[in-house]
Amino acid sequence: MTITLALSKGRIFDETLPLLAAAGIEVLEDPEKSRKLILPTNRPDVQVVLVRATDVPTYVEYGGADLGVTGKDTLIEHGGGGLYQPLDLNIARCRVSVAVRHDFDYAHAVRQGARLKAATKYTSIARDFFAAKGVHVDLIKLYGSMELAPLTGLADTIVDLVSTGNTLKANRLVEVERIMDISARLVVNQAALKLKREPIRRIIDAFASAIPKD
Ligand code: PRT
Ligand code: MG
Repeated sequence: MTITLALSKGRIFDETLPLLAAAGIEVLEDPEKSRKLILPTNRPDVQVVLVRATDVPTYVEYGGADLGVTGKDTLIEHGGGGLYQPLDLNIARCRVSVAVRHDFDYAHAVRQGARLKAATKYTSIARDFFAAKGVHVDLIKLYGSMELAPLTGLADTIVDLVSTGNTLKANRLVEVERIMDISARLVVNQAALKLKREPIRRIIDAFASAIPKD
């Protein structure tokens, strides 16, 4: 019975490695060097598949992988349906924030009943956030480089992930509201949890014991 874990390259992969180590799992190839999409581990019954960050919930939901690690941001946008979410892993931490050009009057733009143009990859989070404020928002869906939108006049604001704030600063954008804190979650396919209960339980328990403290 093979266990398949879906990860995305970069920070999710890197920050999941210590959790895998706690479960006795060592990935045998470096995704930054290899072109393989399926990576073997030291355990013959465990493999890692590399997918786009936004595809992790989809792979796990439909059984392309038994488990996955995904940001709460991605999970909210996916909807989370059909996924068992046993652990907040407290890794890949950041926040979803609203940012504007340094010279933009945000306070004026978000008064109740006003109309605002927001560019974001996080349309669901942004829609709920502005709706709760009673602000009409025209959402412009982007897939990357959100920071460019207010600089080119595409939008008044962006809703994006912020970690150090350096990207905003480098583009003379200002974080004006913090919408929510984000960290990565372990997600599990519900059928796999029944069919492969013991090995999956052991991985969940090992991950739980290795979650970094604040
Ligand atoms: O990059 P790609 O388009 O393939 O996919 P992705 O951007 O979805 O993947 P990846 O690996 O960049 O992010 C995966 C997950 O890591 C996200 O879903 C978040 O849950 C989490 N995470 C944590 C972050 C950040 N921190 C982060 N800082 N994801 C992205 N960023 C980006 C942010 O979008 C912005 O462009 O980094 C920039 C801001 O960083 P600072 O430090 O300059 O503020
Ligand atoms: Mg990215």
